[in-house]
Amino acid sequence: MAVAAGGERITHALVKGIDAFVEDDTEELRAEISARGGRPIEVIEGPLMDGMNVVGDLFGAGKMFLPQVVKSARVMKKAVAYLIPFIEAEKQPGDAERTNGKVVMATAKGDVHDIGKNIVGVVLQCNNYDVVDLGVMVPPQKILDAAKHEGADIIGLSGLITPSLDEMVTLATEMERQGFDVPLLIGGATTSRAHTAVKIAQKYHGPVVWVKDASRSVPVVAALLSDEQRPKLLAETAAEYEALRERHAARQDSRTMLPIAAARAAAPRSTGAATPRRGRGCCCSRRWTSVPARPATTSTTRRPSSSGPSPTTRSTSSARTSTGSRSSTPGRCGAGSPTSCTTRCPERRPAGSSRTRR
Ligand code: B12
Repeated sequence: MAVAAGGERITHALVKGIDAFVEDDTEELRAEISARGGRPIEVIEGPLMDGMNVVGDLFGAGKMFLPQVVKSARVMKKAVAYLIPFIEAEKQPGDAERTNGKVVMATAKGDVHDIGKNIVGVVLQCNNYDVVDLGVMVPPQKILDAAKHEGADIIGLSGLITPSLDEMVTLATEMERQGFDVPLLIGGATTSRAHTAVKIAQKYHGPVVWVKDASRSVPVVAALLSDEQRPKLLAETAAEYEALRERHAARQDSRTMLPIAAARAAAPRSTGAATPRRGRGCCCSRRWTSVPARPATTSTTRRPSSSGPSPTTRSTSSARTSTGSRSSTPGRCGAGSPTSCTTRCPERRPAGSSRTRR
């Protein structure tokens, strides 16, 4: 109960970007978790991550903006910095002399997110792994050169934005091409076990393991570097990935892709009874209400429904209907450009132009 209240305060601090009390709140949570036998990392993986996920959701929904998220990141870093001495204090006396292995870590090329990677680095260091942190936005070749130069036992790659997923595929492909054997760890909020199984692990014959969070990184790294534990981990991972690949393949097969002409013919059309109203964002200051907006979908192909329209090709959300018709959202033609407006607005679309966005 008390942790929940502390968690709410932390979330508030993260969302509002207020760092004045974050150390006190973090300490309160740490003490409570410690009192019930928990570890300091649990403060990060519980309330702090929950708070950052709220920030992420608000940001994703357009309810927070980048400067505010920058402030949230500062608050998060302050809380993590407060916890690091407690995490380090868990190290066993005498541990300092021996090393369990070397991990080269980086955030993928083009990606600036480093809070999670840094936490993983600290946690691994506290468990006597040498960590060589290459920082953020690291090109694949730089990671591979460093791994060779350092004699890395494992490479860890973090990624939080969608383009990083492709960077991870590139790194795995290069590891294969350049004859690497060391395990590749994949982590970061945008990564997933499924993407790792379907897209990354296929490119590299060596172990590729998706790791959900920092505390999980320690047992995974330990198992990968242990002759006794490695076979079991690899067998379990291989079975899991195979199942995910099969599921993915089955989903692909069940999708009906229509030829583009058929998809265009089946697309819902405006009745022509547009109701001009003053709106914001569209260069002709109208919005039109003739066709109900489609429900949001992230699938690449919409399945037929008994009452709804026939399947059409790729669409990612209701804000991107192929016809430009909207029920309640003002037309957003982009900075009042007449050119872009012609693609959306019935009044200004040149005769004969296609209604379907490509
Ligand atoms: C803070 C933040 C920022 C900060 C980053 C500050 C910093 N120094 O890291 C700032 C403000 C700079 C930022 C910028 C941007 N961001 Co941002 N950001 C976030 C936010 C809110 C939190 C990220 C975070 O720190 N979480 C807390 C940490 C602890 O979690 P974590 O990184 O996942 O790490 C844990 C595990 O994943 C794992 N782990 C992580 N890495 C690794 C690596 C290994 C090897 C292992 C084993 C494990 C592991 O362990 C960690 C601890 O348990 C997320 C939302 C979210 N829910 O994640 C959006 C989010 C990631 N950002 C997003 C976006 C879009 C951006 C921008 C593109 C915005 C813009 N328009 O410019 C830019 C990116 C620019 C770029 N080129 O990279 C999107 C990404 C969407 C997508 N799929 O592409 C998100 C998801 C928000 C959203 N919902 O839209 N962002």
